[in-house]
Amino acid sequence: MSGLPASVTEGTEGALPVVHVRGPVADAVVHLQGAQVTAWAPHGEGPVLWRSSRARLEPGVAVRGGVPLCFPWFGAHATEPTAPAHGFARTTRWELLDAAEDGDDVVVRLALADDLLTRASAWPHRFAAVCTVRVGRTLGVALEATNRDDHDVTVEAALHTYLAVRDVRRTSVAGLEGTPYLDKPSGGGERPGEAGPVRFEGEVDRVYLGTRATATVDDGDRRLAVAKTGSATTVVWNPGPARGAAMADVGDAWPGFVCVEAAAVGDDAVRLAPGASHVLGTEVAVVG
Ligand code: TA6
Repeated sequence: MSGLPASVTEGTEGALPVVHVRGPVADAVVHLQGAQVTAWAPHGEGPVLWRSSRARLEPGVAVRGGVPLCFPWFGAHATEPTAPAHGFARTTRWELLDAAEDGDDVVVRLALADDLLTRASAWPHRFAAVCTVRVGRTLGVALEATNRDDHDVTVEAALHTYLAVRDVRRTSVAGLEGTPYLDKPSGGGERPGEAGPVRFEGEVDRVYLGTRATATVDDGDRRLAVAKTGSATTVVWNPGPARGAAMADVGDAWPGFVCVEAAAVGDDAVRLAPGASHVLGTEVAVVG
């Protein structure tokens, strides 16, 4: 598109269109497919987001890493077993709306609306979505979804942020102490909150309930804060060795990341009246 600021250039990764952001204080890569940030680092820092070196960069295939947008459902669809996991948004090409410099930040906006394919999907409603990516000393990703239909709709969304860590087995996530969670590996039942931070011994796949807290990831080298808005659920995930090995685009790289996801899923799904909008946002910062 024309009219991009000098800090934003268009390019490709594999077969996928991207924009490269080289801002005054941070760099990033944003894929048009899925409006997915796949790289972000403030200048002077190593990569903050994990992206698999085995990610498949092909249209219609979910890219493993960065900040995939799960929308308009999360995980397996509740009633349609053949529907793609985490919704259609992450494997659909979005439109680059605009990009602008704002002080030290560079802001990129992308849009997605219903079309023939989405209206034939497991979530057939009319909608408009805008994803705003703010590339600065912090990374901001905000997904605004508007109901353009003539009836109420229920939508789930998550910002499935993959954070690069030295070794997940020596990483902790603080901020969710005392928060009950649904434990997916053991069948999805509710567990009471734990006294200490989350630690990773084997697969962890938890949906923390009723929390608006900022989570802090500490891998011994660096601390990352993940704040959020419009979200009362936080998902924490690492597949561990067995599930990691079974995923072609993860393999033995599973210790290198943890996902901390701002989410509005399950009982926290959003019901939108006609014309109503919801904004789900996350902000990632290096805090030490
Ligand atoms: O957010 C955690 C989760 O829902 C896990 O259950 C796990 O399957 C992960 O997302 C990755 O899902 P994907 O469809 O990207 O393989």
